[in-house]
Amino acid sequence: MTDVPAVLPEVRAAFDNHLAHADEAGATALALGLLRSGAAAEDILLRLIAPAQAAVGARWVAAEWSVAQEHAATHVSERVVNAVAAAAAGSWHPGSAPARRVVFACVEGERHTLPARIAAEVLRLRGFDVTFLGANVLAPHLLSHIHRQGPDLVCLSCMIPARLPAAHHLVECGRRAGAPVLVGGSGFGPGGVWARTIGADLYASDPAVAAEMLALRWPRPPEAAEPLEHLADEEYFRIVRQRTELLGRLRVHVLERYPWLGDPGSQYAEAVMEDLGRLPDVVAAANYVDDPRVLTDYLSFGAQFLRARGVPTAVLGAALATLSERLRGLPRTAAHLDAGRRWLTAVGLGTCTPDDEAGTTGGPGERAGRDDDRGAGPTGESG
Ligand code: B12
Repeated sequence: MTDVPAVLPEVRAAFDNHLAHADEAGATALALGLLRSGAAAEDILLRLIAPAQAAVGARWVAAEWSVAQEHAATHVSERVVNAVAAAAAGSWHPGSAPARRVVFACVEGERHTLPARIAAEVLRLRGFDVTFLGANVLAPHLLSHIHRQGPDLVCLSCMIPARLPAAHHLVECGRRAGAPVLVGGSGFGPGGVWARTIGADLYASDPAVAAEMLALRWPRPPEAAEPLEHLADEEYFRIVRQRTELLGRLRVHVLERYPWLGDPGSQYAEAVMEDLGRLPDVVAAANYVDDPRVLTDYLSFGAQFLRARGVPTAVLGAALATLSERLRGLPRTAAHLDAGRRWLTAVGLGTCTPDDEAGTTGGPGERAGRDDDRGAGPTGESG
């Protein structure tokens, strides 16, 4: 990759400004201008669009931008990726060897397509013959593609650890069909720790690094998978079977404690319930890879998300208490939930303040200005 000129701060500021105004024409012209002036397409993807898009998302998490603003900016980023990829197509000059065939998929339930798309385009620029299957790819569909097209490599993208069980199914598909599996995305945890747990053949956080690893050594055809022995206790399956009941309980308990969240005139309810409604899947995923960090990672997101929308973060502790009560008798899960509560305490969100208790009857208007309840004027929106 080159250092010019995609990473210059003024170029980045101009690109951010185009995203902020959903100015597709301006953003595209800027990126194509960089390409014409000699910047590498890979730099534009990885050093301009990717960090700009991460900043877009961060503004949404912080409730500085509405969902609509985030969607519009993300759409522009996607269009710019298309334009750069199309303009740079064919810039790689193959030798005599045919290009390796790669299929790219976002795991089931995964809607973060842009990181996968950028990674796929980087591999394409590096000379791979890439098929991109997009968001939310289910195991039977990946398997059917593998059987019909016989790719040399399966690439999986996962940005949310709650989808790790789904990622494991897709890794197994590749393995069964004899195709090695490369995975990437923040859903695989720090340093890709959960990629190893679920038996992926390779992990890379950066697609350029992935291409270099593949050039150095092509992964061997996969061997038989190590079983996830901890799943023998069937806790994971019990959580999954109880999912609907857990969701119902969470809802009832949260509304008992914070009745104003059920106010149909309030936009709080949808955002909070959607966020909390992911907790059973997150707890199940933590159990699946046997690592409480899946839960603490999500609590960290949830705390930012709720706080930015003026919703008391103590609701997270209340939700964990409900899950602990309903999932009694599952020792590994209890340990993960305890770790979650300890994490909340460690970051100062563990116990309810008297004000939170007052929130049982209070409404959002009475709540602004507390540490746990900053920002009057929540949007209630979620992605
Ligand atoms: C934009 C965004 C969204 C958009 C996605 C739009 C789209 N079309 O992609 C929308 C609004 C849909 C969204 C929804 C949600 N999101 Co979101 N989102 C983000 C955000 C802010 C940016 C993602 C992004 O585009 N980053 C830019 C990319 C280019 O950066 P990157 O990750 O470095 O990309 C590289 C690597 O990932 C790698 N890579 C990726 N895949 C692969 C594959 C291979 C094989 C290889 C080699 C490499 C590789 O290569 C990429 C290019 O270099 C992230 C935070 C973040 N900073 O990433 C949260 C984030 C991923 N989201 C998060 C969450 C929780 C959600 C929601 C659950 C929130 C909600 N309440 O609705 C939903 C879930 C939707 C779903 N089911 O998937 C959390 C996940 C945390 C967690 N532990 O679960 C994050 C981390 C935010 C946070 N602060 O905590 N989100």
